[in-house]
Amino acid sequence: MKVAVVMGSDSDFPVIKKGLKILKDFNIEFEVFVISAHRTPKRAEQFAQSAHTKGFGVIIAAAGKAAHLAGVIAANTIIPVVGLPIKSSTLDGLDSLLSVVQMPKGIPVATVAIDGAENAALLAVQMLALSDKSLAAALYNHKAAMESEVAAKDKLIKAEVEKI
Ligand code: RP5
Repeated sequence: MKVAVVMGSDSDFPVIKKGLKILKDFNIEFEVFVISAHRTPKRAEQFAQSAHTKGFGVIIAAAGKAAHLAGVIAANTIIPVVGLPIKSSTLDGLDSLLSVVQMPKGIPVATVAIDGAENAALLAVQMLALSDKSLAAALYNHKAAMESEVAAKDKLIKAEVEKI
């Protein structure tokens, strides 16, 4: 199954890119779209309504300010939507975070941190891994690699502390 990565504006792309790298690392097929809930409302609705039949298993929806892209998409599909709030405003992304995470009941959006593109991608991979054993194995490897990385940092810091 593919992942759809939707962003409200091309100005969101520098953040989105970090998540795309993760999807690539896990060999996940993905498609990227610029769709705005307020500038292209009909396109947003049509995209979300057709996403299921187009083979998408998860949608990552990223937008800044109070654009509500993730909520609009989630309202029009049964595919799980991961909302990615973008820090693009004078409110440092808090406006976006609240508009994504505070969805009223009935239309869930799984929300990650402000600019948390890597976690949005990992969450999407985890969802797909529920029905894909090789992807699940790749996630276990990813966790093990992180563990080794932290262990190496622990060692390095201990060596630094010795020098004080
Ligand atoms: C949101 O408004 C977009 O997701 C973007 O984060 C923000 C600003 O968009 P631009 O004015 O840069 O196109 O809809």
